[in-house]
Amino acid sequence: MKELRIIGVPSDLGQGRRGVDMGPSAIRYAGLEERLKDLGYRVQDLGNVEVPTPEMHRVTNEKLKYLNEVRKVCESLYEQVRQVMEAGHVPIILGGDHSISIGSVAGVAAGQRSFGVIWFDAHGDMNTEETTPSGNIHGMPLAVNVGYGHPDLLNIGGFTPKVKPENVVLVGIRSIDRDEAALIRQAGIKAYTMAEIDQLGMAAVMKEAIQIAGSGTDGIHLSLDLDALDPMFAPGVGTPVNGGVTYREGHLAMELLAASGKVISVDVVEVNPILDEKNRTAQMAVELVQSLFGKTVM
Ligand code: B3U
Ligand code: MN
Ligand code: MN
Repeated sequence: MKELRIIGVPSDLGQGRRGVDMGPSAIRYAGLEERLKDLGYRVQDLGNVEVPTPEMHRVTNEKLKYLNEVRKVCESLYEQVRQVMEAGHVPIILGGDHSISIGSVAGVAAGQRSFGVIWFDAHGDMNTEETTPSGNIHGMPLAVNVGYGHPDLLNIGGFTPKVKPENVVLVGIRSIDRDEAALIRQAGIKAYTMAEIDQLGMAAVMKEAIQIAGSGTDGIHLSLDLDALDPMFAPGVGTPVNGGVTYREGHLAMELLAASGKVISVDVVEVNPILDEKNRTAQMAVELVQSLFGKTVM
């Protein structure tokens, strides 16, 4: 059985609202390490990556806010994740906003020759400096990971792209900017909207997603943005969007990933305890990770 390594990244540099920097604490408080040990894993918490406070820095580029600080955080995370991968362990990276996945996916890419990515999200995260409506880098990490974006972000780890777009799948999307949609198409990334989840069912969608991300690769990285879930089940996120993945669909998706045996690494991002109700969203995150690592009914 693989060993698990928890890495916290308390960053809110990639988006406009404070609070998501407390995500790692909230998820730890919800019992992540203990619940994974219950499943029989050896788990070690490696602590947090050092993250600068936004108040100590100025935004110099309105289209790429805190670019330099985000780059530094992602470089440190890249290094940590690479080491965990090279040791043969499974990193569980706790955000923080989704910009941190530029670092985590870079680290996975350095440690694993071929892999696919399932990006569970209400959003596409496929903006660039040219298309972003907000300048927030958490709307850009998937674009960077498949090779579009600012050179400072692309060059983390010294190579680009980190993953081939034909092995990348978006699941749960329902809020996409117009020019962002064009880049998703141009890159050739398969995207399952909520409408497709409704029509096909989550089981069929995940079967296809696992096929796309997992066939011909040595594993799957799951990037789990809690805003993929309906705000009814995950209210503590910075940009909630109605009409999301239900509690049961979320667990089914994780169970099917567990059954595939292909998961090599995971990000758990965008949990914002300030906006949450009694840490429900962090608890949801822990439950989903339990399903992802094999928790079953009997
Ligand atoms: N697409 C918008 C909003 C957004 C992206 N990711 C989140 N929100 N969480 C943007 O700013 O790029
Ligand atoms: Mn996201
Ligand atoms: Mn999102």
